[in-house]
Amino acid sequence: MQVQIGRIKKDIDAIGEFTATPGKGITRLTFSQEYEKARSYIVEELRKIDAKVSITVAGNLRGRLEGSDKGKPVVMLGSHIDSVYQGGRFDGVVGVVSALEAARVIVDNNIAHRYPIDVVVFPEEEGSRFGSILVGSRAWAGKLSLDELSRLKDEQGIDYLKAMKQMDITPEDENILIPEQVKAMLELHIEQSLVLESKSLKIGVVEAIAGIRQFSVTLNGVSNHAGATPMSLRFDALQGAAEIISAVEDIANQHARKSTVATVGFLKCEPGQANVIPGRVQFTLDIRDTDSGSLDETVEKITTLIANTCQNRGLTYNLEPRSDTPPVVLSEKMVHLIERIARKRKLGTLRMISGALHDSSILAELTDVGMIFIPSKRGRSHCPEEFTDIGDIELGANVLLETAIELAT
Ligand code: HGY
Ligand code: MN
Ligand code: MN
Repeated sequence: MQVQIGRIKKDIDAIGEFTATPGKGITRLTFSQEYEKARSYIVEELRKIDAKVSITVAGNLRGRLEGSDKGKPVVMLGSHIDSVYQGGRFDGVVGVVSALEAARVIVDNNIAHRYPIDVVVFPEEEGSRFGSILVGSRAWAGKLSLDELSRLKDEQGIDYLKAMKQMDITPEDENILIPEQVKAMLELHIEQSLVLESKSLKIGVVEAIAGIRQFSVTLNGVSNHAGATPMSLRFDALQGAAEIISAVEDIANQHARKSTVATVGFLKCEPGQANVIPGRVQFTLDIRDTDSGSLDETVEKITTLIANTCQNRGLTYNLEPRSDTPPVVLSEKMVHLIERIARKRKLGTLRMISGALHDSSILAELTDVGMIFIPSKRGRSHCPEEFTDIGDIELGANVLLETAIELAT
């Protein structure tokens, strides 16, 4: 059984047109116009194969192929279509369109399956609009309440639920997922690093996914005249931030495990003028590790650093937690199943740990999750240069298809 790679390519190209930054990568924020066009495209494709399309809590999209046995738990295939700012055409999308194509092949060939099969699209995986990652899957798994969703706001102050309403996205099914309802979940994803390419391997089998702690940090100092204020009388919020930010790198490099990473990806300085001492600075912290103890230790070191630096410089600060997802180990059963199917297709595999987080991290606490990685050209991702060969997508999609059929029949 093979996927039709022409259909996958058409899906990727069609969805790639829906971006707020044409010519400068993909910017497709959750529940934006671009997002809705991509979602509607997928709904249309699902309807062409008579999948039953519905919206679940927090705007997750589900296209269901009923199984022959009633009441069986579902085999879930999917990923996300929201992006980072000026990101790539493949992150998340490859997993969604390969799941869609697997459903097409199953329907086209009348492959009998006892278990229902869901093609799913999880919203706000990247956290680009509402500042917190894996929102759709966390809400569906009951880890984020409606009240918490209503407190997630975008830059215009629009909250998550209001943004859904603005796009007429109304859940038909508000139930949260429970383990008994899900037999397994599969996610095909680009590797977003350069291990597979460097080893000329085509299939990565994810064994574990790192944990994450994200914060929004605000430092408050005193705005003042850049010329008239002596150095000894300054409370410069940007100098404080600079001291902290360079120490964050040092902590991750020198005083943590090899698996620890820490990033400051966003910085805003106010009032942001050459002749005014900055009075307020906002920046983000993204700290990850595959070991939860080490993750907690690194967070502790960095939060202590912030407190000490602000005390020494007479600044005040606010530390707002944004994301907190522990590291997960994926199902050994699924690792073996994917390896067996890849081997049958004469594909070499490599067991890997994902530094990037995925909705699979959340589903892994509910069910057996399998993640299949395919190579990223020069290891680039979360940028317009992100690229994966269509031939590699075909190989990965065929492994996904065969694994899904084995799980669902
Ligand atoms: O940040 C991540 O790891 C994912 O791309 N949301
Ligand atoms: Mn991503
Ligand atoms: Mn992704």
